[in-house]
Amino acid sequence: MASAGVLSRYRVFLDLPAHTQVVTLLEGDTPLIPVPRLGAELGGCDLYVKFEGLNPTGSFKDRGMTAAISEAYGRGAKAVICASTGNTAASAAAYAARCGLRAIVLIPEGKVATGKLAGAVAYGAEVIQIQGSFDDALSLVVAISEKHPIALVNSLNPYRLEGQKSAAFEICDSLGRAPAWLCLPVGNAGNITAYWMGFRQYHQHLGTGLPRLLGVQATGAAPLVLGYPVEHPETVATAIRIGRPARGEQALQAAEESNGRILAVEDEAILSMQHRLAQEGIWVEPASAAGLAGLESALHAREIEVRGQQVVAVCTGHGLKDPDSITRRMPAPRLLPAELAPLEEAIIQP
Ligand code: AN7
Repeated sequence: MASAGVLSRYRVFLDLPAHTQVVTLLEGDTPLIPVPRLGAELGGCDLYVKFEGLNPTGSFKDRGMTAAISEAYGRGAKAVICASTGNTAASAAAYAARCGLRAIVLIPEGKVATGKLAGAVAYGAEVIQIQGSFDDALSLVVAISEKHPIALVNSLNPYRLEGQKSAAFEICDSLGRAPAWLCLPVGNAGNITAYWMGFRQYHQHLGTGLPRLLGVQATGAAPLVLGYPVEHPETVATAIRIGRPARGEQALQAAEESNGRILAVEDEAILSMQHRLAQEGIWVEPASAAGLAGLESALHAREIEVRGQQVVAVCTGHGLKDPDSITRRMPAPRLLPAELAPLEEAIIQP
């Protein structure tokens, strides 16, 4: 059943209405990649990356989107709408396309990574840029979906969380139990909320244990660490450039109940962790490196101890989503004439 998509695979654990008609791109079943070298550097833990960038549209959003779109389609909706920092937009566009729904996506002007915008356009969404932040765009889509028959597919939609719980189930299925720690980036806070729901549910049914949650924001967009909304969030990790998380309260509660925490890391730490993951052969978009950057920061401050323990880092989106985050920091590759001598001189050490 591994290739059936998350709704079929975990249907008994997902609270979805009877009218749901499965719309899937065979999302989920992403690899849990051991990264022993990096684990040794990070407190000597037994480290794994859950590489969610390998979902059909390149991010974890597909898990929740298959659920939200399947419900909307099954009840006869004709159009869906979301606000997005990019990945939700691309995912909504793809799943809507799959079943012939109209998809409208609102994005913050100029702040969406190339691969995400291109995806949303490629899948045929109606893309609208808003002169404002993600938070402004979210307020608008909530208002319009209350006024018109357009289904909201942001993670305020409860079915999004139902689908996203599947990642917690997969991790327990792979490891045979929950890890000691789960680290992940936090933006609008739907994902950390869904993981906690999923781990708790699996534990209730199968006794798989509970992880401690380490949710990580960027310092320029850290409302859950500051304790108040951020009016003008800024971070290189544009995916989590969010100042008023819709599920902020639930995220704080999840961190507390799990005896975990939510912290913030600088952009430089995020980019440096992105680079270290790439050295393990795993290229993720900047936001996706935040979880491990947070782990490193907590270890450095001696706030946690993970030696010999299983730690799973959720890498939420693929590096290809945001190629500019690499190329704008790198010199262009050197250019040589098509001749042997200069090539030898360039690459062969004496
Ligand atoms: C790669 O696409 O909010 O805390 O509109 O794209 O559940 O919001 C994306 C969020 C982490 C944060 N990593 O997840 C959107 C959007 C990546 C993301 C997050 C996002 P949440």
